[in-house]
Amino acid sequence: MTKILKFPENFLWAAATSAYQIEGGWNADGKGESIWDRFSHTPGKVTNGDTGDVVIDHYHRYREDVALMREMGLQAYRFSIAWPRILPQGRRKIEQAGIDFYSRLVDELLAANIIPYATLFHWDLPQALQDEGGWTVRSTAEAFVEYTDVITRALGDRVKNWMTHNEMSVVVFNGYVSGEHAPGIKNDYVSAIRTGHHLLLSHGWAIPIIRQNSPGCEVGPVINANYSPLGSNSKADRMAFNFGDGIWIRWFLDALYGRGYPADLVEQLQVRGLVPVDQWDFIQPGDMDVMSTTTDFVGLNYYFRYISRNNDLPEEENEPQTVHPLPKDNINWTEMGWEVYPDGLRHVLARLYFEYQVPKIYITENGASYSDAPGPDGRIRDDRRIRFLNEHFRAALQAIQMGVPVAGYFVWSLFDNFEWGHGNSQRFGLIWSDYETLQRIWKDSAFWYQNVIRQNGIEEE
Ligand code: IFM
Repeated sequence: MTKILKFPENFLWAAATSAYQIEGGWNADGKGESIWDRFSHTPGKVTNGDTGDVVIDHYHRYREDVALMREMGLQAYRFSIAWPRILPQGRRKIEQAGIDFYSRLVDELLAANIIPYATLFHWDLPQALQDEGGWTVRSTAEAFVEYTDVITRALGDRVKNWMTHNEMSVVVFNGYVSGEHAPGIKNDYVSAIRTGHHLLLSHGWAIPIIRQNSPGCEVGPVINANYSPLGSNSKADRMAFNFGDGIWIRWFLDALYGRGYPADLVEQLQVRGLVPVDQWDFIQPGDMDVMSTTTDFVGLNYYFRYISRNNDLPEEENEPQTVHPLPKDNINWTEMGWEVYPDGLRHVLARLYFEYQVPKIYITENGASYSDAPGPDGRIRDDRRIRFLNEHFRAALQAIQMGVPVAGYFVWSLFDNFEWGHGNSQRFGLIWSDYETLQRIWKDSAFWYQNVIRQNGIEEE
């Protein structure tokens, strides 16, 4: 008989989505425009001109979707709330229809015995706030607090698990450095760092309000931390590592854990002229204390390994090293071009616990993009996704066995959905989305996950 590697008894098996990626109904019932509506409606920004206008129309089909979750056996579901549904202009005027939608969704989840985990900000900032400077200005952080108050008052009696921001680093760098995401600004480190600051600040400001409106709740941020080992011990690679790891991971975790912004990074940003010395006045006294307000957990989104190399420096400063040990094939690389590296999840979990003493960690996202489609018999044989998840679940279990307090696993994603700049071309779902008919079809991985949940474990190979 096959041996089952069991997870701890109260381990939470779950899946995640976000509002803009599945809801559709982009202007339904008084919803305001978000920066992602604006971005996706701008020609040339998203692959194939895809938008979030309809996607899988979860806004109108949430009942059917919760029924699918129940059938799969999900114990919890992570979704996000679209700020412009609640406050179409970002502040002041409240749209009751938007609140009612989430209220119905939460009731439906609870009736299905599925614990709701709500993310307050998963990138769809009201466009009206962007027009005033977006996250680069402090007033947006204040507006976030207003929005948090409104929505947690409405749902706080039933939602007891809150996540503030999803992946602040991605908002910062994809929005203001690479420009691949809304608002699509490139190489503007001043705006990027200001954005990060106001996200962190608003996270800290929101926590006491959430706790007040949702007695007994737990709250935390969701960070994305991939595994980034050194390419070699050369000076150039160490510099690349310190900057890459520093700006993507330490910048946020150090601030959240009361260590302030990493001094070496601040110096680098200044020396390189990316954020000149006279441009740091957005940091006000007390800000760093606010952002390090204690949280109950940290959500970790983990996807891949990238090896820190610095190819910009003269060759003599680089020791020749193999950057990636594997040729790019379709097993060890997902269709996003990300390396499959389960052991990295164990490393990152251990780092969160041993370096930052995070008291409780949820894996709030992990999954893979593979485009396996229905065969002639209608079945979707996504073996690579099963392998991917199986190996990552095993890595999480190893971390738990090392003493890391991992409390649950939210597979990204429940459905194929709008993958930001890639539009509908990348498919992360356990459930296939037919964007023409809006049919939802279980992939083999969905049946497999249903079984993992049932037995609270994976099969030992
Ligand atoms: O789809 C995204 C999600 O919105 C945030 N984390 C990464 C996922 C895959 O790219």
